[in-house]
Amino acid sequence: MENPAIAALFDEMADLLELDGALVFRVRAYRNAARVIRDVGSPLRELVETDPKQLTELPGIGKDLAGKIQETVTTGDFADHRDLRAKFPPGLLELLRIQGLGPKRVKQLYDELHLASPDDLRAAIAQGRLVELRGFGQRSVEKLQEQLEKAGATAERRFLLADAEQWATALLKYLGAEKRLRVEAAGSYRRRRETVADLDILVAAEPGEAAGDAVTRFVRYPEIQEVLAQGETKASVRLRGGPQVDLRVVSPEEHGAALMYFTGSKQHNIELRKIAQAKDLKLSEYGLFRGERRVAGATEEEVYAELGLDWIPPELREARGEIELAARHALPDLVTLDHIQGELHAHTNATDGKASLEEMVDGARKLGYRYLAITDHSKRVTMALGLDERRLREQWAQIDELNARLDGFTVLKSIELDILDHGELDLPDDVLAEADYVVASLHYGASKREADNTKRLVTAALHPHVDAIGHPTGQLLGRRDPYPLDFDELVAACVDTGCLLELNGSPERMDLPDHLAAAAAARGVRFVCSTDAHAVSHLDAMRYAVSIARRAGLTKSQVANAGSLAQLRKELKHRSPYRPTQ
Ligand code: DGT
Ligand code: CA
Ligand code: CA
Ligand code: ZN
Repeated sequence: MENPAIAALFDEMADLLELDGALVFRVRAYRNAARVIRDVGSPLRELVETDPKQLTELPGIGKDLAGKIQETVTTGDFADHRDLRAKFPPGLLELLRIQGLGPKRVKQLYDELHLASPDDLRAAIAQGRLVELRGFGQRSVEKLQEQLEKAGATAERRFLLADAEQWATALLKYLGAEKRLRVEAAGSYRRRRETVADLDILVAAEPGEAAGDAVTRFVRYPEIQEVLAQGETKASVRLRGGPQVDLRVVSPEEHGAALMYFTGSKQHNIELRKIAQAKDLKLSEYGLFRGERRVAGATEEEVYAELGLDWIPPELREARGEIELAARHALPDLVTLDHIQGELHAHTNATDGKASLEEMVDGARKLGYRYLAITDHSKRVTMALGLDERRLREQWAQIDELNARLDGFTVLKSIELDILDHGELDLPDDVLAEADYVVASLHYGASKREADNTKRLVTAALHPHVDAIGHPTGQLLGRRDPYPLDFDELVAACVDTGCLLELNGSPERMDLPDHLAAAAAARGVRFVCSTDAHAVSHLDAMRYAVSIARRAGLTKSQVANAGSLAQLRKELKHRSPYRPTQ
């Protein structure tokens, strides 16, 4: 079992324990374990195979939980979880997955009104029975009703790109171990969409025996829960706790055309086929044909070239104008992960991060960065022990000391500044004036009214000391929709003042969404790619931020932290020269 599935199981265990009225510390142990499992950089499956004793070295994982991880990795579940799950009606777990319904509320609905499924809940709302409950006001019932409708409408489950990546990487490694097979992932995963419904894997092999072997090897993958379909050159399976995977085997001379077809997007394919038709050609997953003759097919490059197009990076294949650019040889030279020279959004254990300042610096250096901004929360974020002026200055003094010792690396004195109710900022101007970099974010009190949120963000963007707006839409994929916002107005404020917009690569944020980033870029806004790391391992999420940037068509020069520190300082809105110690 892959880490995201193990983590989901442990989270579900925590939910079930809460429903069961278990002691808080037991619930917390599983919750913590789930988070730790999500944050481990490498598959626990491999650790269990090689050295299971090491599991107890993970933070908060004792012998007992280690045993459960081991049991889950080998059997796909653990006994305590199975038993507890059997205690409750299955519909209760569906209730838990509805936005806005945590275990506490589900327990209340179950205990007091005997509601055990989304259907029960729907009926109870219709009968007006919910308003009698403590804590369920008119407004929250309305919200719940909206979420119920949405949960019914979206039957398709989508996986976060970062989770899909774990399943894809493991499977590609397994298939690729067979040297004769050339294996690639296609579909939305290759296009680096923020979420992925299923994985599409393409194998190039000589027809006949080799193709058959590829399918056989695929359906024997140990992580498979169920084989859904199997033929000579294709198969579909579902992975344990994970996505469906479609496999296609094609011959080497079709490989490029097939890769294009299965990479999509569907709309991109449709536009390409029109171009082919206009040239009296026929494009399919088997190749590009003039009559019966294949004129291209072995590589993507040759197919695009025969269509009169430059090769188009997969991230751009969304039919948003990339084909016209490819025809004019005017595709942007997309920013890459290698271009990124520093991290500008990271937390430490001074607030809600897990690692110390030194550990975060160490992590950033290991990635080859030249600078790191420590952006802990400001005081409004009481839950995370946000920093007030005094504690912030203490941290900055520590940073000065650290910088005096560091060679070839700079820690920036920064803050993730909360945007308060009417756009006021959470710290006084004289403090902000001393910061090297300020990212302002909205965490509390997002309104149903577009004008309120817009005013708050615009006011912050116009402020002379705010360099960037953090996670601008506030979305949490699958959990919280973006708040209503007049994005054009925010863009206008950023254009006026040079305020950057963040592309937050934290896997469940992926905020800005790529299409909004593209729209802002068209008007001249610049960006920062960041991870919002709350642990050292989170710093690795930069590749997802870069994926957003690439999908938005951004070049190196449009991303502020794709340049040197000197360049960054020159371009930042508040250009106060850097003052080292004292
Ligand atoms: P998703 O929903 O995250 O899995 O997104 P995709 O893009 O991976 O969609 P999927 O798995 O249904 O199909 C993979 C690719 O196959 C898709 O990007 C384009 C191609 N494809 C699938 N169905 C069609 C179709 O009906 N027409 C064309 N032209 N292409 C298709
Ligand atoms: Ca797919
Ligand atoms: Ca598919
Ligand atoms: Zn934040």
